[in-house]
Amino acid sequence: MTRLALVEKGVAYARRTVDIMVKAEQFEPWYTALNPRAVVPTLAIGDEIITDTLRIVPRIDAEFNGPALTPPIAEDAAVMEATMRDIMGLHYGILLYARRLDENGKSQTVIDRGRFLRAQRAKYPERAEALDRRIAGNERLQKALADPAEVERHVGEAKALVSRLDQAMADSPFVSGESYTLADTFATAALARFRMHGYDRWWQNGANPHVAAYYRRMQERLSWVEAGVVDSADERDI
Ligand SMILES: N[C@@H](CCC(=O)N[C@@H](CS)C(=O)NCC(=O)O)C(=O)O
Repeated sequence: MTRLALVEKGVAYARRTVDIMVKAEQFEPWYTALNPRAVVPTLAIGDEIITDTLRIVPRIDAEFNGPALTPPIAEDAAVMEATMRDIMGLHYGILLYARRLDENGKSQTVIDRGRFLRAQRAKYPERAEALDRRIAGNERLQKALADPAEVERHVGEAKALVSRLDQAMADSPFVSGESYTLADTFATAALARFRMHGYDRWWQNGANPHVAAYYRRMQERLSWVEAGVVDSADERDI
């Protein structure tokens, strides 16, 4: 989302990939000094550090010259913001791991991650704050994955959001109006994520046709390649 906003705005940027899995760099002191919640992304504009995608992308739009990524009409701008909050509110962890449960209905990856986080907690007591939050999140995730109704609720929310996007795109080529906005960076990334997790049947075989056409248009934009949007990967990469 952040990279799409930078590219669509025409802003040159330097990228530093933070390995949040194997090296768990997000918990290292240099990173939590920038991002105390120990999550990606983080954007530096000069000396200023900005965290949280919902705060980052409007700053990109406001700070730099380039095409406006916020609709000029207040009503469309409100739709844009509401859509971004909806997209950010989904539980992508449940969507991912619910597709990869073993015969006992558990995700070995999530269980292993919990062990890894607890080992990190023992090794680096000074990183307790960020790690404790993540361990609690891992436990909530394991509990949610064990509850089919809960999984269904989250998958249903994501599916309903795709239907709402489809309705929005019946009247306009973009999520909120006639031009590309910040909501399109969110929708593109969310749809790419859904596709990666095997939910693209939601817009195949005639379902949600406006989303299907929209997704193809977004794939054809230069920003798809330049921002490095990824919508397929093997299980190990994920
Ligand atoms: N709403 C936050 C979400 C950030 C977030 O949860 N990032 C995930 C990756 S998508 C992360 O860094 N996770 C680190 C971890 O799981 O330890 C934002 O947009 O900045």
